[in-house]
Amino acid sequence: MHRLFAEILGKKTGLSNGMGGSMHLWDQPNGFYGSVPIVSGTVPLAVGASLAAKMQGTKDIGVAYLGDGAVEEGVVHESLNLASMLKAPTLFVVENNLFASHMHISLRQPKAATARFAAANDIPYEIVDGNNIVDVQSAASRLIKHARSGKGPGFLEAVTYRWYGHVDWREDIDVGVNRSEKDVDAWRKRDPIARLVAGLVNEKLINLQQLNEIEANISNEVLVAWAQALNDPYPPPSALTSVVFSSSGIRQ
Ligand SMILES: Cc1ncc(C[n+]2csc(CCOP(=O)(O)OP(=O)(O)O)c2C)c(N)n1
Ligand SMILES: [Mg+2]
Repeated sequence: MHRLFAEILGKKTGLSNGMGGSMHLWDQPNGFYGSVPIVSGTVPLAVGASLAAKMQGTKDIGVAYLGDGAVEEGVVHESLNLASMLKAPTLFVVENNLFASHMHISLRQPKAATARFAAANDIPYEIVDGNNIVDVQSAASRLIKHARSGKGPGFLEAVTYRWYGHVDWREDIDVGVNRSEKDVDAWRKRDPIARLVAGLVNEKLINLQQLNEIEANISNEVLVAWAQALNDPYPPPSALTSVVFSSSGIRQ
């Protein structure tokens, strides 16, 4: 977490020595092949990573997280097709929150469900309540098992809702048309974390004191990592040529 924060702040200790920033997060040693600002750009990377795992005979799979808007990019359809044909162990996870930037899915698509593109590529899929953590977990387990057994990719559509604007944390801007307070309130009641907590407490799997302790520990961990990253140094100007460009490359 410390190296992640440091990267976002452009610090020398960041995951990419502060050269990637918030738009190019990467942690390949921990299996994270990167997030990029180009919507859908990482989907073929997940197919490539899963194909590599298959060729190397490991039990690894590639997981691509994408939105309902990303599904409207051509590369996603090429990725679904390729993963299906090559039986690559890829799990495509679509967080269908019904909005892409400012537009509701009903203004963009003839049908709301994105899983129809999995069906078109003969990829097994599940559509779940994305605000129910247990449902998401069990569907993911089934699809991961399928991918690991060598049968090819899976597709998980988690239906959810975007509470906030596209570029801001406020609710009242930038979220598009046809969005009523009533809709937002109804979705807020389905907060996945609150529902999980209520379920765990009801089932007596955890009590409130234990819950508070977990929350306090995590908050502390976050604050310590953030404070450490804030205090870290920026890279020197010379890092612009030694980190971004190879020292043995044309530029030398
Ligand atoms: C290739 C590309 N086109 C357009 C954009 C601008 N853009 C950024 S986010 C976004 C909408 C993404 O919607 P979705 O995939 O549903 O993600 P959400 O924000 O809802 O999770 C768009 C169009 C972009 N970053 N990249
Ligand atoms: Mg979306």
